[in-house]
Amino acid sequence: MKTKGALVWELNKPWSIDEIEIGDPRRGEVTVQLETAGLCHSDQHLLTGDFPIPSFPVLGGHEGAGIITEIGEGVENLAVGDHVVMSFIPSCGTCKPCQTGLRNLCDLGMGLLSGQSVSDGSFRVTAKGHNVLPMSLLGTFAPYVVVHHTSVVKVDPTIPFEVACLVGCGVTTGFGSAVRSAAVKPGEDVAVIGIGGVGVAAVQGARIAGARRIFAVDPFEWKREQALKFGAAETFADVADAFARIAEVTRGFMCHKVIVTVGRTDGSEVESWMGLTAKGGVCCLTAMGGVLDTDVTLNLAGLSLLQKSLQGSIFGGGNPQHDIPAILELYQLGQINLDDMVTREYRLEQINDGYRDMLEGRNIRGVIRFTDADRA
Ligand code: CXF
Ligand code: ZN
Repeated sequence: MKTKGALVWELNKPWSIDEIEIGDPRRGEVTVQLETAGLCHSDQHLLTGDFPIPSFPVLGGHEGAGIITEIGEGVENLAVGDHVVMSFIPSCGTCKPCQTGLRNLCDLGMGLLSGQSVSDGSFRVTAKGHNVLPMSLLGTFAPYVVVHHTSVVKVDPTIPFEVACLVGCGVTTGFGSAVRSAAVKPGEDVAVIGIGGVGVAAVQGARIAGARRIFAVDPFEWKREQALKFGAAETFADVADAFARIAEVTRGFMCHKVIVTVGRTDGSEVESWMGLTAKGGVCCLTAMGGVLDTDVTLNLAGLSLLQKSLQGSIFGGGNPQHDIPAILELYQLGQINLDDMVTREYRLEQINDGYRDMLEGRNIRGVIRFTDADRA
């Protein structure tokens, strides 16, 4: 099928809306007509080169929600008409990590940035005669996707699409960072560094897990106001201010759990987050540094003598097939506020405005709403 999508052809250039051609679903694949796509910071990493990918062009987007329109051979448990969310991480259920319960570390994740389909290793998207790499094997910045069933999770059709798309990455990642990876317990003090979509979901996860006080850090004043609305007790413009105040209110104990959800990290900042972390506490690193960066500033004596943990986290340590519907049930019960996480909707052509708003601190999450005009 011919349609259009937002592509990156070379580094540090704006998103480009171009005609693309997507193949028919093969064995194990489905076609989804997308209604919405979330603007996550990770797609911006494609533009800056923080994700080194094998080749250009790339079709961006790894948060999306829509309706199945075609089913390939051998797909069970999904049907035409199902409302679905794209999971940015595929999860097969049968590989070793999946079988040991680490569904977010499914072996299929190895090919996430390769662009080659899970079904048969082929490229399913082309543009101007070039093979296109769909971000996270999805490429949701297009009104249709043809994807492997292991990336697709069926959801309740009454969930609004603008909310549904966020649980394919940002919400599940942030919520799980608090509830699963950092394992926040009732009565604990928690700091969340970076208040975007992932950070707000981490604040809400910590609140639902029973945190005593949640401290939020973000340089943008509007985002600090949002953090208060979603459950933070106090906010700070930077880590130094947070350190001084948290030391005061906890009498030097600091936070049981620190969750780092900034758009981009650097190894030189790690010690400052460990400084916010109590002895025996966990600093959960959900944010991404440059893939080739290896330098870290870390006081090793503090790490061992104060028995702190530095915990990496992808997809919040979660299970897409379980966590996506489970979080949406919390939403339906009014326990997690996802409506107010969608700050603004954009047309596909406005994608560069959406990313500008994100970088300038005006969005928790921007969402692209596809229309019939996009599909013509
Ligand atoms: C990702 C997206 C795809 C590659 C690894 C990390 N994180 C989500 O935002
Ligand atoms: Zn993401």
